[in-house]
Amino acid sequence: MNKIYFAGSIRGGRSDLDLYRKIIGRLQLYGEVLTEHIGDSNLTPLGETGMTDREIHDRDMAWLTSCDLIVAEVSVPSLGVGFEIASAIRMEKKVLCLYRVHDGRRLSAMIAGCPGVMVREYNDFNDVAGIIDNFAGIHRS
Ligand code: 6IA
Repeated sequence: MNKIYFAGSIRGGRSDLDLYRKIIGRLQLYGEVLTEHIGDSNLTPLGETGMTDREIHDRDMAWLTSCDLIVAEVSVPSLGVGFEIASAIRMEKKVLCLYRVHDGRRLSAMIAGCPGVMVREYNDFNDVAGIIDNFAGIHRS
């Protein structure tokens, strides 16, 4: 069974939280999502987890190393998500980036133009579900 690392904004802003939760639900049809907490409404930018930043970094990097697939929701810009995507590319992992078209804004060229990732734009959850089914279907294990 695939281990899937879902990346989504935390300190970058939590406005897409409901969407993250739905995406995680869809991904769980295809494997174990290591980062289910990204969809947790108790995880707020100012909240406390009882872990230091160093512990969070080290745990997440260990999960990233152990996973098979990375799916990043990149509509809300997040330094942490960008860092995770770059790290995953260096590890030669399979990376899918999902970008919700909104407010005429465009995705960073460093993600949109990166040959090491699959970038897919979408309008609503129906679109995103199809994109996930396709990506996870290709990499089923
Ligand atoms: O820069 P950001 O905070 O938006 O980065 C979000 C990304 O970094 C996510 O994809 C996570 O995998 C990872 N990350 C950042 N912070 C945490 C965290 N707690 N717990 C787990 N993963 C994290 C932060 C403490 C919280 C109470 C603010």
